[in-house]
Amino acid sequence: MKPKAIVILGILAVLIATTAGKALFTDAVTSRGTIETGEFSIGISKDGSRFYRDVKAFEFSDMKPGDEETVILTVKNRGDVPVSKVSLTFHVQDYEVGELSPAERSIDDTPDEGELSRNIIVVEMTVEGPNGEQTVREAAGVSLARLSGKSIPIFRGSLTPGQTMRIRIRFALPKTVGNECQTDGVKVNLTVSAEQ
Ligand SMILES: [Ca+2]
Ligand SMILES: [Ca+2]
Repeated sequence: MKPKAIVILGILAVLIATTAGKALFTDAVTSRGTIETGEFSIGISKDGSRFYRDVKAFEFSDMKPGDEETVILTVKNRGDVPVSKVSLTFHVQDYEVGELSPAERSIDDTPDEGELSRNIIVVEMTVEGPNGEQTVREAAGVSLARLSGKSIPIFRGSLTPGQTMRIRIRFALPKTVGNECQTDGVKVNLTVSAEQ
């Protein structure tokens, strides 16, 4: 049987979690003059050249059992306050692409609900930043469905203004997946949040 097309759409949204730490600002009061707070901002890029708040990160189509795909994203501290913690959250939305395929129909009794996210596995996630390269063990070997909605810590340390970190995520559709995810799609929103 010829495997049918499976589509993965990825849209990346960047959220900036900026809370001015109280301790950092209490001494800044003066009776006269100007007080300026540092800007806290991160940007995201696919190629590491231009940085944005939102990026369409990936779109894989025609994935077949046994296929792997890798996504590389660069996060930059483009404010003027160091970032000490970065985390990442997947938000997945499954769907069936059109009608169920004949092979799928016999085992998939939910024509309006996709099954792809529970079959896609994050094989490996690595982060290359000021601390060198590190593996995010929490995500390794876990399906997108199970990771969805969970905040995964990916960096702790100091990402100083102008510094970047590279996130590499390797996805796989194992050879053992069944026909239930033929012609299925999953929309993946990835949120990267940073803390001061
Ligand atoms: Ca279904
Ligand atoms: Ca299906």
